[in-house]
Amino acid sequence: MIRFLTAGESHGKALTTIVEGFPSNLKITKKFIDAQLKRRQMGYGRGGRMKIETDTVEILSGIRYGKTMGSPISLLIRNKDWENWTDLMDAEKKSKGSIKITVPRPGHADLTGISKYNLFDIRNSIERSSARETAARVAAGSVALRLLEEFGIHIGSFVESIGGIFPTQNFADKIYENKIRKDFNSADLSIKADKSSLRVLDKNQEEKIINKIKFAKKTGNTLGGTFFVVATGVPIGLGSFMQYDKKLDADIASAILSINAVKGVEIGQGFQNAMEFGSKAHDEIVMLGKTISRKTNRAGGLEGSISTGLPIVVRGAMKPIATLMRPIKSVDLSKMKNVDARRERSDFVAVPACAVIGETMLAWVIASHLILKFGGDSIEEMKDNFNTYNKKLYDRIRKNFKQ
Ligand code: EPS
Repeated sequence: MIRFLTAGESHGKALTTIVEGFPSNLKITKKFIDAQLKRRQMGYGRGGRMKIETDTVEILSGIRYGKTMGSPISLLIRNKDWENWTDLMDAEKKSKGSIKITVPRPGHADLTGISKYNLFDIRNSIERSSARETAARVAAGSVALRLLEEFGIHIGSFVESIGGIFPTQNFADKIYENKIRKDFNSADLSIKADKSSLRVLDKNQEEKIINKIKFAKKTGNTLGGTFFVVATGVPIGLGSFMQYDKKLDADIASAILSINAVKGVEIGQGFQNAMEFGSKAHDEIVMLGKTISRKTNRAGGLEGSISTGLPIVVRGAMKPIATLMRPIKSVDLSKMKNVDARRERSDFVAVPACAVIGETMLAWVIASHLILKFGGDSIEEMKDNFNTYNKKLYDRIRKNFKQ
């Protein structure tokens, strides 16, 4: 199994991640990881911090001459803002000017964090709960993205809505109705989305959303939204129904929900299907040349928690950013009195970044199931296993069911 851990505080020296379990000989470059990190920083509505940071990775181990060695890969991303926080975030001594934060922001991890960990300053809760940590996740997920590319599996994402403003036509409907080109590559979705400052696919919608974000900024408010992450080229047979903890859909939902501020997740037309008759919810099985496919893809590429070979479609919902410049009510813990919540520099909207993080989380889960099924200590061995399985799949079905 592959695994990764991240470490680092938002205003500490750096973020790090250790990625383990990938096969040897996978080609990967700093340039590839940096490109993903840059995409995570994009998006209209981010706060002042993104003007300070230009995230780039330092490869500390696990990669030699552009290829993995099978050893743990450690990656480092320095926080440029650290220079402004050396005293406040010192590992040993409390600085003289250090001010204790005593007012928790509703919707942030401030109050739950200090309660659970018995912290003396809300700052200690803020630092690790900050979505800054997702930069390290994107670096780790880039290794998974690279692995998937070797197997013709691609991941793309786009923002569906911000502040309740939806496109007139949703591209996901085309995928559900299976009205996309057979050779559709979901990475193309990201190429298109990356051209928009909000990562939306509809120009009219972009303008409307920008106006709403401007209004939110002016009135000291924030916004959330919904996004799609899509994987194409996934082979039939990843995941399992044999145990609750082997299910691919459950792993995907967990990975998407682990992204900061994500509060909802849907696979395929999950919620819509709950309102339909069965005949309108399920995907008819049809012959497609010599192979078997589905007429539609309302299930979003998963049946029985196993991939069907059709695009995997995941939708996530991100709540509005919790730091408000015109704050709602909270309690000052030093006086135990009602006050306005604390203001501090923050983003107004981060849904575009959230969708990019969603890509790397989905990539991670699919890579993990791919390695589980096709194993192999080197990329060559893994490809042999993958190719044999795919080549023989239909022959085996035919042979097993021949009367
Ligand atoms: C965040 C608050 C802001 C965001 C940050 C997440 O940071 P700061 O407190 O330094 O202004 O910009 O996101 C990032 C730094 C990032 O890289 O995504 C929060 O409280 O979660």
